[in-house]
Amino acid sequence: MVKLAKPATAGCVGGVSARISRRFSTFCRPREAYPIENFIVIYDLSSGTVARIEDNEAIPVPKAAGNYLPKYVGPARTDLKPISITQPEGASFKVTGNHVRWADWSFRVGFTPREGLVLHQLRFRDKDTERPVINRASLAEMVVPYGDPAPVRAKKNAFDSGEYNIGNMANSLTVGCDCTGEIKYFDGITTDSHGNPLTIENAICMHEEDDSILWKHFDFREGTAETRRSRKLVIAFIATVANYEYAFYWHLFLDGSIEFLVKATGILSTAAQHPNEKTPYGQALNNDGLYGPIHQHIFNVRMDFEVDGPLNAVYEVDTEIPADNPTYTAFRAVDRLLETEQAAIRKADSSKHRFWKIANRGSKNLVNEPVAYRLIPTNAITLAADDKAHVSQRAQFARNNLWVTAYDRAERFPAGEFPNQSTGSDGLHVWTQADRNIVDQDLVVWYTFGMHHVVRLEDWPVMPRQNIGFMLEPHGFFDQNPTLNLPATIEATTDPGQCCNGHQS
Ligand SMILES: [Cu+2]
Repeated sequence: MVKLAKPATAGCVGGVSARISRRFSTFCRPREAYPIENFIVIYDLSSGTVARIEDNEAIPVPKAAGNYLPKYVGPARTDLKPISITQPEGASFKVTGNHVRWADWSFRVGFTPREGLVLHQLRFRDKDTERPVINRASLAEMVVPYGDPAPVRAKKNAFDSGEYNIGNMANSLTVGCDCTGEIKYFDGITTDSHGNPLTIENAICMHEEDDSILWKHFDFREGTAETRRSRKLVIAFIATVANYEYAFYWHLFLDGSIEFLVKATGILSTAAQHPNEKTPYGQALNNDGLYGPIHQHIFNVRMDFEVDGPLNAVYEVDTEIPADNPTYTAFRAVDRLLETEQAAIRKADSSKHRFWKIANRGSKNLVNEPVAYRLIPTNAITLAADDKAHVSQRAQFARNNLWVTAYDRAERFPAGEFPNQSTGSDGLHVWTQADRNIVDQDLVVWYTFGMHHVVRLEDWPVMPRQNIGFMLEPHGFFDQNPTLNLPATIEATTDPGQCCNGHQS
């Protein structure tokens, strides 16, 4: 047995990378440009000893450095002029403890070790009524399976939330780069792996952003032009999970829309092949043998909806061509009520222009229809691996895009309470076997989405941000556009504002 006193800080060949796991792939310091292919360390976390070393076919460590730090890449360009974001009268939100009020929105900010940022009691003020939309919303799980069957990757499928506690990997954010404008920070109050209190200072940032036009019309008959600008409230945290950065954003808009957006960046988890060889399971990144294996980043967001109250129902809305179609031009949106948990295990279908509607059938709008929010299933990927794969059993939530469950406070994480070393015996696929009624019930909506990462050369040596997310939009929740009361210009009393938010030249 080999004793590793400090596995996270060991050096080159024979050492262990910084990833805390039972099964370690190995890299030479300082970075992912130097994978030691086929050298695997099985580490016993209980005894703190190396249980076994798998030393397969030797492949030379690639030599090219893959540097991205300024001292290596040469002088920065100088042709870009500054963009300054100023809010001379401060931000428009009001914060009381963890409670936030901004425009018509109000909510509470929470933080947990496993989920990171949590939004609670999200409500929209409609005239004089505080209307609930979502009781609790968070990233509930994520998994990153690799499609390369080489020994190092065949078992590589990190559950970055459930196994690694992505909340505890949140960065302390700083002004200027991570967030801009007038910023309110919240600390992440959490616990470490031993249960001790842990405060991550400035883990969450909140600020407003200009968001282009919200609505516009030039009436050529009247000769009038009206434009209103959109803005959004951004509530975000950024986690570094070993090689990758995940920046998680909730965006709230003036018209009642909500966006959840993940911005993925950081460094690829790399592999090595013989120089000038090409594997079908990844993209060669140089001619030294370095490649980026194909993989997926699959997220699941848990949303305890309460659209106008706790009793909600979910409809699937497909666009169909009717049988009676003499002009061949007809198509129409058709609602189908999802009555039980089994019926609500669904995949996105762009050929049917599918979306889902979370409705309150006891609360009717202007035209006597249930008020609702709709979930637009963008980035709707599912597991690419075979159903028989180990990861497919453990991450069954990722085999479908939509799940709806009757609320149970014990059902918090879609891959189960304890995904470490799980065999797939807990989670959404088990709970939904009960096939509970979900019509006019207190229900939870779970949406699976992600990034199917076919690696490209441009992802190296550091990956340009990729946006992955989805929208929730009011769908007959209001009786008309709720933003008619927006002023045409928002004048600063200390610094006269400019029409269209800018100077013309
Ligand atoms: Cu990736």
